[in-house]
Amino acid sequence: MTPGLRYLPGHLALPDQRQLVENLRAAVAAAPLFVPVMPRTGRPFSVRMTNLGPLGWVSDRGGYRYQPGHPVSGTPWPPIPPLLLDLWRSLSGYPHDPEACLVNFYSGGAKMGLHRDEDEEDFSAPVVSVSLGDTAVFRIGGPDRGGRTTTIKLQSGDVLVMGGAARLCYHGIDRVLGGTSTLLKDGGRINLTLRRVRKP
Ligand code: MD3
Ligand code: FE
Repeated sequence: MTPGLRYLPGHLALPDQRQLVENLRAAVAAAPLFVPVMPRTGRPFSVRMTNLGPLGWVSDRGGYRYQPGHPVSGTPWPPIPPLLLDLWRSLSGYPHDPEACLVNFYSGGAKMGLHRDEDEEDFSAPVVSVSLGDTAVFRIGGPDRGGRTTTIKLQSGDVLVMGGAARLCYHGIDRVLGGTSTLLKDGGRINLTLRRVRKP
């Protein structure tokens, strides 16, 4: 397996998953899901997104970047809930709190192509990810595009910590398996990624 990847199946108990969904419902009311588009082409992502924390990741025709407010309303992103800060403090091994929590919402046939997370200034911090709702087929490769890849089925409550060499590996979501979880009333999947953006 990839050095620096920690896969923690079922790390988050059901009551904590439910708590997070409740936190996210309130957050999405304040900072609605938006549809990012690809730089230059303007092709829409199939995943809808929002963010929590001082900075949020956005993508538009101008490029990928982190910014302090919502791309439509300009409103500051809602705070990162305490449960997620506790999770980061217990798993990241990094002495500063995350600055961004990207919220990805997958419904219908949404997927995410292979990519690297490289818009951050500080790669010494890991990315911590939480999966909620329907199971996803997650693919991870190495540091170069076109290398061999492996897949992991990510279920609700699974946590991934991507540190060390894994931090800059290619990864993506091939598909989401509908009807595999009852956590979200209308189905679908939420992925949360906690990130450090700037050097402390
Ligand atoms: C491996 N999200 O938001 S989470 C993303 O399930 C992203 O929505 C996927 O890729 C999702 O950028 C995958 C697991 C994950 C997150 C960050 C990583 C894997 C990673 C960063 C580096 C390497
Ligand atoms: Fe990613």
